[in-house]
Amino acid sequence: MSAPEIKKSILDHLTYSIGRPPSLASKQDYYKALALTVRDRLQQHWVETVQAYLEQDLKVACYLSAEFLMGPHLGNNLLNLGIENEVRQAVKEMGCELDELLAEEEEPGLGNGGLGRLAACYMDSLATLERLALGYGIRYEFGIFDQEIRDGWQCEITDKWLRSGNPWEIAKPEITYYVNFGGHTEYYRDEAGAERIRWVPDRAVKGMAYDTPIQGYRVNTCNTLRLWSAEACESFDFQAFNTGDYYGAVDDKVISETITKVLYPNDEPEIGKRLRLLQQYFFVSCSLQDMLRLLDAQGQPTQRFPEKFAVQLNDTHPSIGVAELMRLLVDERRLSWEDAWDITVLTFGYTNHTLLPEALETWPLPLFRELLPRHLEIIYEINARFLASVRETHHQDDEHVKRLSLIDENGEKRIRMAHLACVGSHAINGVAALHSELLKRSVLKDFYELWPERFNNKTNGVTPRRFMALANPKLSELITRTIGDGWITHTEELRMLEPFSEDAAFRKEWRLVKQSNKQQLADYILKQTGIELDPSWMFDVQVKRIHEYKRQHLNILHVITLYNRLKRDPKLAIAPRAFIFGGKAAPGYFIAKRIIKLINAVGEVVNNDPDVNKKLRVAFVPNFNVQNGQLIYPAADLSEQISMAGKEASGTGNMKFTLNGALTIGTLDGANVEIRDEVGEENFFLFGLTTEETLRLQQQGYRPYAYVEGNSELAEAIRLIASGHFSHGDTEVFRPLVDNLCQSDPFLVFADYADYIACQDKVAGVWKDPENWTRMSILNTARAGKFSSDRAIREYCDEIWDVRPVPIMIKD
Ligand code: DL6
Repeated sequence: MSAPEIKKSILDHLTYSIGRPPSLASKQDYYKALALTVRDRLQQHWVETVQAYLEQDLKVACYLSAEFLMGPHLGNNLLNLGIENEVRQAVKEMGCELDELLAEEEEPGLGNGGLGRLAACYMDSLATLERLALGYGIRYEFGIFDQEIRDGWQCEITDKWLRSGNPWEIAKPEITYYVNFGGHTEYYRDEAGAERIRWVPDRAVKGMAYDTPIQGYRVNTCNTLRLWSAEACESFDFQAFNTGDYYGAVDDKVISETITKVLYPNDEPEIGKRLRLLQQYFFVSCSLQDMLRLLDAQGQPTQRFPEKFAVQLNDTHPSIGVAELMRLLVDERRLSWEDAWDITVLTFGYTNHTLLPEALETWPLPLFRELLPRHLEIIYEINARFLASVRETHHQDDEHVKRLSLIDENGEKRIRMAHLACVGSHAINGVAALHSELLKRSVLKDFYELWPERFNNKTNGVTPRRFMALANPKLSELITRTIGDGWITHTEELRMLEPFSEDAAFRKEWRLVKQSNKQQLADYILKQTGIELDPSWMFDVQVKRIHEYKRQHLNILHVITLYNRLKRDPKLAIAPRAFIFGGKAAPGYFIAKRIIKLINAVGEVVNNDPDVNKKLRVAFVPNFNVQNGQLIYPAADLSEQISMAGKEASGTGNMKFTLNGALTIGTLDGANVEIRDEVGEENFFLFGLTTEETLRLQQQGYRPYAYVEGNSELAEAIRLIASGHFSHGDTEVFRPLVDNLCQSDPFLVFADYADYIACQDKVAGVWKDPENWTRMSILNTARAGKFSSDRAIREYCDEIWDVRPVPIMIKD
């Protein structure tokens, strides 16, 4: 596409799609016209990709995920199509700046954090690696809330991401499915006289598809992200309408449409989240019905389902799919139980993303029975057969059998969704080497003993297109100028940078790029918060969800420690640092919200104290999301990955920082372990207890206060918080946090404090030698190739899904 062609297409869309003369068009109108221009191009690729599927006997990877945190589409699509320069020129000729139009895009925040962003990275890699794939999820009307910081507190604002429309999606009213709920089941005789069971639901909603094309990088493959939106089956209940109950008539419509209204936070307890179970079943049922329709459209028999579709369960959220596929195959397609079960197990793979017991989903049995009575029966049947085989072939005792059961009978009976996912999948994986090992030793131990061959590891990855090429154009240009551009799709080629770490001229260029990225972030932070940061200082960054296990409070204890040292001796020579935080807390997570308040409260004191503010500053970037993440990762010098060992399944922010040349201070947790292995222990700041040590300490009886008594700097930091020093004399506001730490400290903040501070002192020492720091930074990027989502997706395709590359030819 040349610049004049692009210009013509934008003008056509302004006239014919948007209906505005250029003289009256706003920036938003231009953004939309440009987006539609780009979408047209994607659609050509998309049509050819679908055609290839229809013409050839191909297998498709179906990624079932309740979250897809895609981030803005325009910049990424321009990059992947390779038309950024032409577009820049075309819009300039129309009096617009491309960057202004990029800023018009409302980010679709259809995810909470790592899990949803991983799904988005995987969609990018699947298309880039030319593997046919469908992402299936939910088109939430309101995504993750927007975060504002008021008086240091997080305030949640509704995310109305659809308010100006969404030019990237294509509504497909012809692709709709009915999804039933409630009612009861009954026996009946089929035409052949066989006794069968049927579900007599009492409600139904309609799921309608909205497709977003997902373009691969510089290839013709364009896959589909298919998100389901709930609609009432009929806009009006005509019976109610005819009897004069107009409002009652629209009731059903309103209730039905609430199913896809809002995304739930992932770190609040499940209690009472009836709507969430409805959401899960709704999107999974639509997706499986869709796959069956595609199979039929190709004239393939049902038995071939697992040869045509590999379905990955992204955490337990879609795991009801195991029971739903059984229902579709046995009740609707009349397959025998045994045949249906073989198909089901061959089809599904399950990825676990957490070891936190409170995050492992279970549903109360009565709720399940009320909403999905047929599925409950199916789960009982799966369970009965499974436990019988366990007793028979593995001679397990009753205790063992109870632990394996799909039903938790301790207290109120609950369905264990992780168990359903394990039993119904032929492959079960964790998301980093350590996490996969811990799964086998803890939460899924019994299943591992039963089926060791099903267990495997797939260390997460992130897309180098969005998080390097797009987010860090200056570094990308320097790297490409030095080693060529092969690294964008083959990140192992970044290794070729290693020798340049010894080249002083290259190091200087590397530093200049970092400096310029830091200036850009400093400008953004100034605009958002009024806090001024000096880009020559070390940028020490922790951005991620706010959670006790991630230990943002350990980080702030370090800030307070430095503050105290400087207050004691304002002339103390410490390396100047800007501490940058960002992240959302689940709206109902009391302690996490107080951690945000504490960060801002400490920032207020530090930033305004002339004794310290020439060496220390603290900024909390509001509303951390994909878009501002793209500014933050490239600007970091130090990446804080300080979770308690054994708690972070993998982390993916850690990978984004490393790729962009930040050094990591971290524990041996999640993928940190592998990052350290790759970049070399001499280029990584390690501290803290290992997983085994944390377990031992907790078994021995952990007494957090003993650490306060044994460490005067820690005691002083805690005393200051408790005294109201950071809260205008208010001694109540942080009491719950201080009490929690002093009395129980479930994530061993105090136990790791001394080692963390010692390690931070080491960081400060290394920072004093910029040449060495830069050398280490270059080596971090050079050795981060493993953490590309391309590597991860290749492993999924080759080892679990058996999905092969299919180059797509564009026919004239
Ligand atoms: O695998 C993606 C991501 C990991 O990198 C994080 O370590 C992990 O915490 C996150 N898990 C979840 C689980 N949510 N739930 N339920 O978000 O997955």
